[in-house]
Amino acid sequence: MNTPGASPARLADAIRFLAIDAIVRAGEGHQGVPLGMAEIATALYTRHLKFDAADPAWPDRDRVVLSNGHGSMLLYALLHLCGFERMGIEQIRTFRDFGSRCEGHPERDVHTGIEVTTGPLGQGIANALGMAVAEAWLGARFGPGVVDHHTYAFVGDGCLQEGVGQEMIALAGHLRLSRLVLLWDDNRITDDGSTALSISEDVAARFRVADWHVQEVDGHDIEAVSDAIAAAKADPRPSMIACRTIIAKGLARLQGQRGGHSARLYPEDAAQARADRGWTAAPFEVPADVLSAWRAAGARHRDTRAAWAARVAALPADERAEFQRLLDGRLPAGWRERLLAWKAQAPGKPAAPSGIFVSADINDAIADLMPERLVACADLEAPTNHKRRLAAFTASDRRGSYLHCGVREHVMAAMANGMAAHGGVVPLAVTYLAFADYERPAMRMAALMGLPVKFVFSHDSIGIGRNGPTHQPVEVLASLRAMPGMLVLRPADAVEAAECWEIAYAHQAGPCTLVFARQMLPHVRVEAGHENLSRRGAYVLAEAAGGARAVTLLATGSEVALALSARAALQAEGKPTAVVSMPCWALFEQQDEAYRTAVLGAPNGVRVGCEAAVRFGWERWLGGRGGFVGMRGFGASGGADELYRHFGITADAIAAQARRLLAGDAGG
Ligand SMILES: Cc1ncc(C[n+]2csc(CCOP(=O)(O)OP(=O)(O)O)c2C)c(N)n1
Repeated sequence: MNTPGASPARLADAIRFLAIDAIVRAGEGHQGVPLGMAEIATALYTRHLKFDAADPAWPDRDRVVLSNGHGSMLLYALLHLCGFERMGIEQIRTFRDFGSRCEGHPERDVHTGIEVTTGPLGQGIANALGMAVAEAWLGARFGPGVVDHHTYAFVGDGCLQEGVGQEMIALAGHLRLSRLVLLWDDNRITDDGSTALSISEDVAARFRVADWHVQEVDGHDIEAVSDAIAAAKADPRPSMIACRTIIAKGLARLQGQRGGHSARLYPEDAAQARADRGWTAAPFEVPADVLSAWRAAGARHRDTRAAWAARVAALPADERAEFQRLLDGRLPAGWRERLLAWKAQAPGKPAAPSGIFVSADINDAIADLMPERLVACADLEAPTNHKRRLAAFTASDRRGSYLHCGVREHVMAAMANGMAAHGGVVPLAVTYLAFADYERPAMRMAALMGLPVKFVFSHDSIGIGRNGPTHQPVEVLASLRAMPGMLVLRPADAVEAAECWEIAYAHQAGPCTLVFARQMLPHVRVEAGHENLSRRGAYVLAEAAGGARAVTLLATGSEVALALSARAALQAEGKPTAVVSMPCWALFEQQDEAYRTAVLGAPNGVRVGCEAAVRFGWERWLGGRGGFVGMRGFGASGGADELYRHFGITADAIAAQARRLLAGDAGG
């Protein structure tokens, strides 16, 4: 491949000039990464990366994460040069235009060749960690003939300055994920200029103390980078290759400087670079010999792929079917029946001591059926209880499916995203709801990318015991409900919990947040039919009796039981009262108006909402004569019953609010 005309240096320059031409045309873009990492990328893609441009979704391909996602032209140029069909030159010519596949921060588009790339710095390397975990688990399950690939991440200074970057370094080193290789673009420039403005430590040393394999090379020396990648693959530890580079190398006016990051480029810059580097091809053109060398790189694993397919075809039929099921993300036969059986027996049993234990019980019931569930938890195994029979995934045993993440919520959520993006596994991330804020950047990326991660939370309100208001997430439900694409589910009891898990496991198009109480959830659904009543987001749990509905009480989770008590009091006074349970607002919003009206009651009817959280967002359900019983500020330290009374979240308060509204007073 390395003919004089298509020397490695010219292959790298092909990346450079596609990037320059696209950025000049668009009038914007981040040239620092594609120009500074052109040699690194050439070494990786032409000599090491296992992929086939003709089949971007080949399950045993190496994964590449562009964690410094602002430099997306690097990836677009690589995909075009290697011959990925969906990355034709017309896409490069429309870089950053609305509707182009090269829109920037390209997120996730496996069929184009984009695994995940992330705009928010630090997310990508944490995703890569999750991908490496998924690979290791699947490799242990199916063997190296079937699952045998690496995860590479392009990384900038920014990713390593973010806190989640450090969480990732610590956990990957601890788990000894030897197939994870970071390629650090060590150019010592960020947006503000020199990294010396804000960082003094020896970054590579942070990797060393976390037991990574660390090498330092000249990032513009293709041979040196290639040798380092080979050494990285051979080492039993995760590897970080610090590639010393010059940002925007090739642009005389900007290289090595602050403006190299993303200062505007002009046609004169492109002309100067062409003259300096002896590049005579017109804009958006790649010399034929260079292009054919790149295309050969894109096709060089075709035989490897065919051999892999033959090995998979030769697997015993049940093994092959199971592998295919996991790749397709299909749930196992019988999973729904298992959940339905669990649901059917739930009302006849005493309520579990805690809402989160109900969730744990449900998951335990399906654990053997769904081995692909990988459960990550941030050091709260006992109070969240989702480990049970699962073995730990460790440095020495990859067959375990419970990940002890340590107190590292952010990386836990971001790695769960990476696991989902890898495919073949179903990730859960478990902690307390107050710490959802530590996970939020990753939860938002899951929603944006449509990744089917299950974010599971305990301690969902003020009812958490006597350790203070910091762990009482009064505003978190509202903030998560505001996130487009996130299904937030808050079940009221064991039956609803089973229904919410049925919804969550069936939901493949994006993430779910499942929120459980720390306190006991009394049974509110005394009969558990086959129908999933939670499926429509809200439903009439108890209809008004003795006449036309006068009052509708709306509640979620632990407050549904209070609404039922309030209903009993109001009914006893001859006020026909319905109780509506609302486990998932987003699903209820998707219902037609007729259903919503039937559930909510007449628009001018009296409604009282109740949730041990702030009112924000409830207006949309309360109508013109609505009231709300909930929190007005942060909580306090105290027992659950004491605090519910202190903050006036009681059946009496709900009934009193309804009476006032019926009498025509202003609502609360
Ligand atoms: C979480 C987050 N904060 C801020 C930004 C905005 N941002 C984009 S690139 C960048 C500088 C990154 O520097 P580096 O990683 O060294 O990239 P390079 O300068 O080498 O292109 C910043 C601050 C971002 N994308 N994500």
